Amino acid sequence: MTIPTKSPLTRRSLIAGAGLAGAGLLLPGCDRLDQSPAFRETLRLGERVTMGAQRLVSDRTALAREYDGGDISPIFRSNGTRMPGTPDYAAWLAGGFADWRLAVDGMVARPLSLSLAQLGAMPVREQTTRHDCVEGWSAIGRWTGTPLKLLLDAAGVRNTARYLIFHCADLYGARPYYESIDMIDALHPQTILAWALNGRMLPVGNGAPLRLRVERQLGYKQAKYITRIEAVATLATSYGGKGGLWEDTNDYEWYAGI
Ligand SMILES: Nc1nc2c(c(=O)[nH]1)N[C@H]1C(S)=C(S)[C@@H](COP(=O)(O)O)O[C@H]1N2
Ligand SMILES: [Mo]
Repeated sequence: MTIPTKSPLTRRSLIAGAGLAGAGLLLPGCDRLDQSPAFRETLRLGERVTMGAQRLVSDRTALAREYDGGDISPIFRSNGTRMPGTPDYAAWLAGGFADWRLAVDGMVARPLSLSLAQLGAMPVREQTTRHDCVEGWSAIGRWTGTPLKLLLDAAGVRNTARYLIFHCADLYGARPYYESIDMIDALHPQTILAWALNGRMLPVGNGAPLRLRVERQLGYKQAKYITRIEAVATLATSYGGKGGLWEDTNDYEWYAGI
């Protein structure tokens, strides 16, 4: 979803049109109504809608803070999967990822299948940022990779696509890790597919050969071990339908803004 700059829809009318502006008006002085479970449900709905409005008006295109080289953490720890356990991954790793490919498909005009060498030959972006994990740790690292927008342009992503799903090589039991973002984050200048960390090829523990950096969001959105990027119109029909493994299984928020 992109909002064309010349669009007659202002943000205000967008919010009103989505029925968001009215949500706050229900709130003042409603003691008796407050007792009814149905009304409480309506209020909860209102809270969620208000969060949606907040997202619409907060500047989603603002940049995440970038740090100096001297701020880089001596160790960037590995969290979640540290080594995907599948035969496919073992074979890619043994071959130095020469046979690994990234698929870009779904709602695109030209599906892509790219080797690591092809990705490395594209223009790069480097950024030193802080990663924040919900488990209570942070680390600053310098990431090098391909701006996601370049891949979307190359694939000709359709303007009816609303989300990107990142399919990953690692499994939690029978469930693959996956994550998703919307087009605002997909086109953000700091959203890159990183293949290097602190000047070296990405270590296995940090997602080799390719991981997402979406710097305005929390750690679990930073999908590691990506094998496929799929452009879709809805998240509801993939995996558990909530846009990510932890969203499906642990009620994590889909939008994890920081
Ligand atoms: N494929 C995959 N991606 C993942 C995870 C994972 O287990 N598998 N863990 C997530 C979580 S919770 C965090 S905090 C970061 C950790 O990245 P790091 O291992 O480079 O520190 O990766 C995220 N991306
Ligand atoms: Mo995390």
